[in-house]
Amino acid sequence: MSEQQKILVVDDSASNRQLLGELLQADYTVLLAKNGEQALLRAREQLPDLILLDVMMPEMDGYEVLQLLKADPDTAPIGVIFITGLDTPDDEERGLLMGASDYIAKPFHPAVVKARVSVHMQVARQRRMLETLANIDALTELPNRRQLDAVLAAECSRAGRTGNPLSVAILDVDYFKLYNDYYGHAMGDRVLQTIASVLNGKMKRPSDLAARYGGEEFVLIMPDTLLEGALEVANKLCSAIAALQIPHEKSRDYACVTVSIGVASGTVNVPPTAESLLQVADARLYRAKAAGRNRALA
Ligand code: GH3
Ligand code: MG
Ligand code: MG
Ligand code: MG
Repeated sequence: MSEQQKILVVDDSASNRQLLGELLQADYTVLLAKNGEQALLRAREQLPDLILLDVMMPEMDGYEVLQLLKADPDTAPIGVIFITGLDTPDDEERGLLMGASDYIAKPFHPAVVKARVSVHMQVARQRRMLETLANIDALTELPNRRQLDAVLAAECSRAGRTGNPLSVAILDVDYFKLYNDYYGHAMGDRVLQTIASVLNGKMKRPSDLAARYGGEEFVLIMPDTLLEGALEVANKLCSAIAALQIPHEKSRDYACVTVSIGVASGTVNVPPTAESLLQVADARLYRAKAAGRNRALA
């Protein structure tokens, strides 16, 4: 059973909020806001799937709320349905041109509100699914290269702005071609899934991001982490994966699956870029391979 979808109802009239809330609460988690300011706050905190937005409200009207929602990348994709007593064609046109998904005139018919909300909730569900498909690697269920690139670019610019350290680790499975050749591709896939769950497990902080970089390579992004700390994490990952003792008869160095890791950091003096971090980490990964594999180097 998938999680219940969330709808934010924004109206300055308490009786309208109550009416709409009662109408929708059987099917959705209903959040309420009585003015524009509260609406923006709830929208940013809760990221609802859909917003029912009154137009005429004191202080900030619905048009302004919509504009601010669309200006924030986090809330911009959320569908907004205007529900309003302003019901001339001009009003409706203005609302839709500003980015509203739909327009319902007051007094509303409860059954029509329910039906329209249901249509837009379906769109919201499809949008979320597309977002997941676009950003998650199907085999390991880790963030994919696309999401990695976006997060790393954002973290680099944040580190550049704040001067905070930022580290990355690139992890590559040792002799994985030989593993596939001997055990078969399906077993190889399972090894990648196991490594992904170690990487995404208890060694990483909630603020870290573990992603599949490509093939049998993974990247760990560690914000606010100095090189020494990142190397320590990488060493623990190496040990944890070797400790699984996944048999690898064809490994040239060990009898089990191992990984090699290269670690790199940006410093206050040298603000990191995605390219430079990955390039340095990759060069160190190469050295870790040459030095005998099953190790992390910084
Ligand atoms: P090294 O220790 O130097 O890293 O050697 P290696 O064999 O791991 O390196 P190489 O880059 O030659 O081989 C990588 C292998 O990873 C080859 C490819 O078939 C395998 N691989 C890449 N993606 C997948 C995948 O999704 N599933 C499986 N099973 N194998 C994959
Ligand atoms: Mg009103
Ligand atoms: Mg490789
Ligand atoms: Mg490899």
